Amino acid sequence: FLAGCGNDGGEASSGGKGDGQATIGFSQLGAESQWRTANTKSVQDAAKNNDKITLKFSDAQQKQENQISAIRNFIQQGVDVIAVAPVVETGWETVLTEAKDANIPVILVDRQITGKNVDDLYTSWIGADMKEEGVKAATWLEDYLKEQGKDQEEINIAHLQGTTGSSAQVGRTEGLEEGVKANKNWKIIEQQSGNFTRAEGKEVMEAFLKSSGDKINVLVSENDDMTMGAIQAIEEVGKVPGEDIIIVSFDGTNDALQQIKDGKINAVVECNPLSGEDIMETALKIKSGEDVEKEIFVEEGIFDEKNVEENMPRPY
Ligand code: GYE
Repeated sequence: FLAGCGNDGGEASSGGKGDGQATIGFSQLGAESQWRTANTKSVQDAAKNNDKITLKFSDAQQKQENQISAIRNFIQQGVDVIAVAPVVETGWETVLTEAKDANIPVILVDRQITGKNVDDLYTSWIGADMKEEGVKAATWLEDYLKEQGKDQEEINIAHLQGTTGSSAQVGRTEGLEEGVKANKNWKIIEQQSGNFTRAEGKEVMEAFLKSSGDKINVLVSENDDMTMGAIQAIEEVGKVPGEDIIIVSFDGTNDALQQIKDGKINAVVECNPLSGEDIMETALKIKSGEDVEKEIFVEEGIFDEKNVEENMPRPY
């Protein structure tokens, strides 16, 4: 027979793998944060624990070009499903069209993509509503300021952003900025990306403190790793994190919740990285031709001093 030639309706055209097994190629965007390494571990563990799954894993070190070549590799190897956690929102049309042309379904993990007709280029997305997370942060801050009798004061916010152009950054920023618009006495006086890493979070916070020092009342930091770095920077200039500067963070790592207990972080909006099982289940369903949801949302809450005890220890 001639492989791949003249598909006349016979089944199992993809190498006879109609046996409930699936090979998944996963392009992880990097290892920039504790959230990310927990996500990677969740995917790897879920694959290991599932005898129907073979996982091929690739770490792109926060570079889109590495993700694009990883996806091309997976296409060449003829995997059954490609999973990708896209580092930024734009620029995926070409490579995902290549996957589509090769009849390989794509699952987006964690972050989302934008662009012309991109909805046709993936089967399912599994992640969190990042905009909603930003809204939660702003709402928490409103309530907290009210409780503290500070809701009429001028509030100057320093905003540490995640990787520029990632859906996590875009969504969280949108949510926060809506809150700023709704509160006439709030102002974002510093705003810069710390790329979701602890080291850059510290560096950028140092710069914020240098230029706006005593004016900063609130730090909103788009992930816990940057927050940890920022706390260090704040302490190094002799200020008290959590008191001199109210701190709101994202993710909900065990380390961050410990900082809530210690009074250095005031609130953390949860973002759950443990999507491994959902990804495997979705991949197997897609492989066997079952319908899957276009969007699968991971549930999440918010942590502060009122509920931190009952939520520790965290699984990541
Ligand atoms: O918040 C951050 C990570 O995309 C939700 O990426 C994810 C974010 C997460 O580096 O820690």
